[in-house]
Amino acid sequence: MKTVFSPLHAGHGGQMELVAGEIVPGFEKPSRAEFIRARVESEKLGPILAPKEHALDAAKRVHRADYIDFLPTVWPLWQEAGYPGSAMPFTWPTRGLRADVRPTRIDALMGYYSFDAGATFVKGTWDAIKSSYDVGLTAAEIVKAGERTAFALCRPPGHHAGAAFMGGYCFINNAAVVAQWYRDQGAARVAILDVDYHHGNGTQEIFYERDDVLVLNLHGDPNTEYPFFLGHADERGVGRGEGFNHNYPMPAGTPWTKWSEALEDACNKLTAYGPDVVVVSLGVDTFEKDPISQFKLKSEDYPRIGERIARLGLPTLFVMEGGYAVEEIGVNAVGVLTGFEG
Ligand code: Q9C
Ligand code: ZN
Repeated sequence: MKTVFSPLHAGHGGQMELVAGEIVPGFEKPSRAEFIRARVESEKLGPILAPKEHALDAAKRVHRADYIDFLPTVWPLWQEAGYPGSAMPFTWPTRGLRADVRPTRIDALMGYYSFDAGATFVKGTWDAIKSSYDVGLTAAEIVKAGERTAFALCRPPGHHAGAAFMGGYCFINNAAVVAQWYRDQGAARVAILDVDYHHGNGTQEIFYERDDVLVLNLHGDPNTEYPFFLGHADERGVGRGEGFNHNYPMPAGTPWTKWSEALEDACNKLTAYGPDVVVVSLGVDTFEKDPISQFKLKSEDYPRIGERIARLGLPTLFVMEGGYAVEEIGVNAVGVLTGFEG
């Protein structure tokens, strides 16, 4: 299996985040991608390729154009304003406020284009976002060209980014971009299987009214787990999209025995849908030792995820999302991939 990876991810580092009333060093840090890359090498998964540069057109097929055009301006505008620290929002247009009026001040714009303070910018953040996007599309091209699978070692991740919002460490929704790209390349149907611990709220929002991209999400119950305000079982899509969104919220403490039942159900729905290609939003924050998550999967379970996905018998693109137990993140992520290869 080929892996696509860019060292430019590392420029997105040193950012802080708000956890339990304190500003602490971000969990989404450069060492995550480096541990995965090292494991790809030590397991001899296959060659590691650099991404090709892509225009932003494919991003604008799933994100609002003004949102994509905003992202490269964040750090320059933040610098111009003379603000210290990393660029992050502090005000949001919630119920009863004017979400339709775009402000002009950079810190207000950050709130206009986000749902939380979890997608922060430092100097190298835009170049990392762009490299992650290029990694996703380059890996998508490998599968389009006829290979059974490929691994997009994306960082930053993407599944919390919606059509016009960032959040949860995510800026461009790489999985949504590649799913739409396959549609534009002639695929009739695409399925996105999101196994990250957190609900892929951005992916759900992007495809919620569509029947040509099936979205399946396994995650922590949003009553008690981030990102809270989406991801319930009764969210099944609307209009043409009704019946093409499936959520599997699960309680804290969920072990492999229960989690794998949800995976089995999702895989059966996926098979019934008959997509041309599967995009896996591959988060490994379901791991028992993940510092911000509450499921109980063990390292030995990850190859079983890959084996089950392989049994779908479909072209499959793996797109890296979350996972914060950095010591084991490579073992677990690459475990899925070696399990897939059999
Ligand atoms: N107590 C992804 O996995 N907040 N994003 C966590 C920790 C944000 C996760 C709070 C979690 C975002 C891609
Ligand atoms: Zn996650």
